[in-house]
Amino acid sequence: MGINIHDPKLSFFGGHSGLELEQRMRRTLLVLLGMAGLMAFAQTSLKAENPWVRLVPGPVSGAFMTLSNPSDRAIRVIAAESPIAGKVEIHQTTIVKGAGGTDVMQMRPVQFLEIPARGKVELKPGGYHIMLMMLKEPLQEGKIVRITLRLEGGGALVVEAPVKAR
Ligand SMILES: [Cu+2]
Repeated sequence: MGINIHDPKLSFFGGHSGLELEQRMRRTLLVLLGMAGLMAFAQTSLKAENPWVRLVPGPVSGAFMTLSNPSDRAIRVIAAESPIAGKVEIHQTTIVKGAGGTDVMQMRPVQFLEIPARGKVELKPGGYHIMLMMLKEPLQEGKIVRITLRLEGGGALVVEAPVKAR
């Protein structure tokens, strides 16, 4: 059986003809496809520019990059992970006054890193960074380190960062 949408006697939509109904359904489908496209865009709009991992001999290193958010909503990075590290944290380096009034660099984990709408956040030595801890093997210059940034709301950004001596 099935419904013949070309049947002019059908009146689901207040007396529209079958042809109008079909056009309306096509438009609805296009709108739905468009929305799906926008949702996919929202998940991947965050970009990482110039990512790199600092070559160090020890079991702890930092990853740096510029995160840019071309979307009109703020994006929060809430966690990070990497197959080369047993533990990964988002850190912020700050300058605090130490004993005797000298400036001391200190770093601490942050709950999230927010990239404002149409804005950028630079992760750099002395500022925000991705702390790679409990490295499973020594870093090698030029080797690519894969880092997954987990975003609030369920999205993720996979970053491929080469190891550099800087
Ligand atoms: Cu750190």
